[in-house]
Amino acid sequence: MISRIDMRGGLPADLRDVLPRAELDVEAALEKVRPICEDVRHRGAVAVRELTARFDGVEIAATRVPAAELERALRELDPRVREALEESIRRTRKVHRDQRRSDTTTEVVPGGTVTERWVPVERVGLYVPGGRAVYPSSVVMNVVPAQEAGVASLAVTSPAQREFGGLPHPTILAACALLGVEEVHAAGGAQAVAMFAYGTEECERATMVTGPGNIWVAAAKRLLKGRIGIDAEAGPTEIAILADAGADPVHVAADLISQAEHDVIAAAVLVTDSVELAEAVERELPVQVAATKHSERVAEALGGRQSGIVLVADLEDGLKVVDAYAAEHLEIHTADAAAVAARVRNAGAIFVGTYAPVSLGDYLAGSNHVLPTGGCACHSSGLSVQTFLRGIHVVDYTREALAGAAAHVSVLADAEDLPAHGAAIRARFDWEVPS
Ligand code: HSO
Ligand code: ZN
Repeated sequence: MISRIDMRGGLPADLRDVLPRAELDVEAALEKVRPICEDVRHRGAVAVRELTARFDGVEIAATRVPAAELERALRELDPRVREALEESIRRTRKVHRDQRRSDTTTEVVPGGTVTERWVPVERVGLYVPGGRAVYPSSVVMNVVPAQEAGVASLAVTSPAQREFGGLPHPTILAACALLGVEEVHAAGGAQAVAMFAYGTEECERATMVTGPGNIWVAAAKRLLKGRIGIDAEAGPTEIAILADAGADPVHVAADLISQAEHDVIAAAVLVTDSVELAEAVERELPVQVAATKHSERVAEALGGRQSGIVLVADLEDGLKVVDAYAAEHLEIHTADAAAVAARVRNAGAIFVGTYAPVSLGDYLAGSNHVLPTGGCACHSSGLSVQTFLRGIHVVDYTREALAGAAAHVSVLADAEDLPAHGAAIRARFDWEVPS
């Protein structure tokens, strides 16, 4: 059901390359999405509607969802789902609100200050997947940090669904309504990203587009990045678990399955120094997989090349493996889990100990679940308030403070053969270098 990679003899030099990893060939999708994006660029809303008919199989009169439909979706939302979403919003908002940035002013010299001023991006387009993956939770995870960052204009887009008359899934609409999002569009795939990047008659151009999506969304983000800001190209979900002999194989198996449930190409990796635990998990997995609703999908994900159990000599090597893997989600099931977690350098999010499974983080921990995948956690963070802010350095110097820097600026400018730089300073002091 799940393969084993034995590294007890020592870690290979090319550790990163030999670890199981989901493949997502975004490069190959680029050529397919290019004409789609061009079409939206030149023909705007008409193109988005035609592409929606072609790819989503439904004719829509407009991408913009009427306010009455948002209200209706909220009215018709299962009250239990509503209550759970409200609690998810509360907790997520609490965490993200606390993580807002405050400006920092540094007095470099008397009369010379540099302030880092945090300014939200102007308008954000949030992509929420549709189709098989209907995730109102992702609406929360995208919208809350943008709102808490102070983004003034927010639009959500999600694919038009034929079975809902060309609207996005009603739970997505209801989640938008709960969050106070008024602008929602029925558009998906590359055309939705292009809609935000170029703007259409129905949707004003956005400064940034964020949110997970399929390979077409990822390819469009790569193609249009620069014209529009992006968060990350989301790949398939990943879970890695670092566990020792004391871990409970039932919990470990359940958590691996929980993320394998997302997709046949989702990755589930257990890293352990205990053969006994590995064997117990190997025995437990088929039992739980047989009992789970999406057993075929889960079995394919667990059996795929992207998943596996990595046996290591000790926890030190285990830490090296999880750092090299840089998982989207990393669970620590070891003795003194908090201390082990504190030593991890690379992960999208870390879940400490028995009572912090990834599925808590997916919905209700307060943390964000839009996280870097594909090893990108070694250089990128998940979605947060910070994603939607830019830190602008504001430089404010008095005449005296500038005078104190003038000689050094001149010398450095001359050293770079850029004498006009020095001159710009001297112009303020009757063309002399003040001393
Ligand atoms: N684990 C997914 C997020 C999610 N799970 C949404 C359930 N719904 C990627 O982080
Ligand atoms: Zn999940």
